Amino acid sequence: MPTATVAILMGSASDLELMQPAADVLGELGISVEVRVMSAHRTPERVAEFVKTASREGTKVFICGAGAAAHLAGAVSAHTVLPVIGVPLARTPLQGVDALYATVQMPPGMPVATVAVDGAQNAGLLAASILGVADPAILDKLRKRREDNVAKVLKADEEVKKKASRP
Ligand code: RP5
Repeated sequence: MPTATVAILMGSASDLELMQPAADVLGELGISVEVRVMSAHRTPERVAEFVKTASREGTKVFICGAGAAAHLAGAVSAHTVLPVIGVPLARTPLQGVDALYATVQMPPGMPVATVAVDGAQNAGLLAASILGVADPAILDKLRKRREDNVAKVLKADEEVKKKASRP
């Protein structure tokens, strides 16, 4: 299987439902994705090997989702200078605050772009924006999505105005 342009990693298979929107939006944009389960704590060597190999063989962006003590994004960033996007996941009674702090507060020199808790779709869109710097066709697709979203909001406004407004 050729190396995918974007690698989506998660700490556990139980994270897939929350991370699926990242793969879906990249697929809609025609960007290849490889989705894998790798734990920063349980399979650290596997994470290192995968990231080094993928970085060497054509992957351009890494998206890393994890809950709890969510160190996956930082662990990936340790093995590549390619962009790493962290997605904190609400998987414990702390509802993602634990994962947010573990993902966002990286030390100087080791950046991870962190999106919102459970923000997998935005992680996919951010990865597409990064790729779009070198591929204007991707930026065109992203602009079209924004235009479509405007139309959806305008339509919703009309519906709510009609339904809920009172004379
Ligand atoms: C994290 O711990 C995983 O990303 C997951 O969000 C959480 C729970 O992992 P499992 O107990 O489901 O393996 O490492």
